[in-house]
Amino acid sequence: MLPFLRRLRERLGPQGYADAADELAPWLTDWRGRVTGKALAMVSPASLEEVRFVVQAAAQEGVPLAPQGGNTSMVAGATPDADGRALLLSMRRMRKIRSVSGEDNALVAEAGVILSDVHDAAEAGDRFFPLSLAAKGSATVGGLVSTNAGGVQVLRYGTMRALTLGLETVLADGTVHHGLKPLRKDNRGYDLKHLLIGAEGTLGVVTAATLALVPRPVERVTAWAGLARLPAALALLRRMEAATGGQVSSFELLPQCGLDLVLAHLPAARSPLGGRHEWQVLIEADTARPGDPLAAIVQQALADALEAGEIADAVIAQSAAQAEAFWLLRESMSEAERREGPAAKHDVAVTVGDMPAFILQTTPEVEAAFPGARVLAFGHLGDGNVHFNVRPPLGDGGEWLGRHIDAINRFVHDAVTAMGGTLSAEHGIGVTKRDEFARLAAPGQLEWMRSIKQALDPKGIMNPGKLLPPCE
Ligand code: 2HG
Ligand code: ZN
Repeated sequence: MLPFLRRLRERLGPQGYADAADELAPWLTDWRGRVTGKALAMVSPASLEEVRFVVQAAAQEGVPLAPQGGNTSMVAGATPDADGRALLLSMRRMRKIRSVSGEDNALVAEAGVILSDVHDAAEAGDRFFPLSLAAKGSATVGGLVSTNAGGVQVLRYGTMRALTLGLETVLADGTVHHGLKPLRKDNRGYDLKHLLIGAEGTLGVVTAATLALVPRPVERVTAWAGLARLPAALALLRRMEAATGGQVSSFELLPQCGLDLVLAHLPAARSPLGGRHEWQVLIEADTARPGDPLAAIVQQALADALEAGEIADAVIAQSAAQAEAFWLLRESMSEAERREGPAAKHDVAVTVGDMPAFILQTTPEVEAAFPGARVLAFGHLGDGNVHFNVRPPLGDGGEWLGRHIDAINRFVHDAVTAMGGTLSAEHGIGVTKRDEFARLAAPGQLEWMRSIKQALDPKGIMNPGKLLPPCE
């Protein structure tokens, strides 16, 4: 054993150090099973001091670090490189909720705290943490911050960037940046916090975050509608917002083919609407005001939308259990697609107003350019962000996709770029989007990102290979 690794094992103890192949294996492959890496060992520090020790030791030895939380990255951003030089830095033992303050509307959670535990802690303090996504049972605070995660309530409450009030971070040389104070305003020039949000672990290790809380909703109204035509979704969204005074928190798109896929994998589930509709939306509005007649308002707005020919049918969940059943359908989309096999995954955004046209134009173009391709576009229509995934022809054992995936990725990313959009709306860049990001980066973008990287991580030990392509 290398003396460096021995030193880490002595300091972190048996719970904080592992190098047996079977212990490491679950953490060396990304969630979608596309990328498998290798690591010298896995270290799991349980405190800020231990993280600092690991980073300092790695910096001294020039050993790269691959930070990881719940290993739910959609772009393999938390999987160490295949060269096996890196130390896998698991943050999962940093799992304390340090404080919940009703006065400050803020919660301090360590990097390894699971998102659903943040939800529970906020609720126990009579508050609400308004970021949610399908992986809430395993995604951790450090990863959510480091990828500037989005999810299903961005429409009303924003991404992690909007919800992160402060960070505690160990920088690449082992110094600690203590920035957890929940200041609502702080205008002292460059903001290290905002550099670290979305940096994918390439500038430092987030050890804890102060998250913004909001008043706890007393009522949620969850509806499911079949759209008359996809472009009508925009009028429907703005109608619902106007009627509720801006209380729409989710506006999620599901195509009928996606719903069919989910239903095939959830035998007990049922489609919320009787008929089939090519495009459907899950809409949720919430209110923190007791006595708010939100349900009646949503019902009237849907009736008006039906009258105006925007929707063909709609139903409002009549109980919390029914609302949960609606959400289960939406949140099972990605998992159902995964079980069907590999796909070319895209996480694109254009303006909200352009998204229906993007889907309607690009789908037939992709299908014509790659005969047999099956487009599955779903997601956060209210944010102008859909997962424009392209599945191979039925029965493909991976060969067809293997041959075409690079060309499909370029095709979709070129289309979104031509509309002035982005190839990564909420998943980040990681490894799987890295080369496409570099290909389509704005002039000068990679250079200024590299100067920041050079300033904060001159030895290049923080999550190498992710986000930025290695310099030639
Ligand atoms: C979602 O919105 C996730 O369900 C996953 O961002 C998207 O699997 C995907 O493409
Ligand atoms: Zn998503």
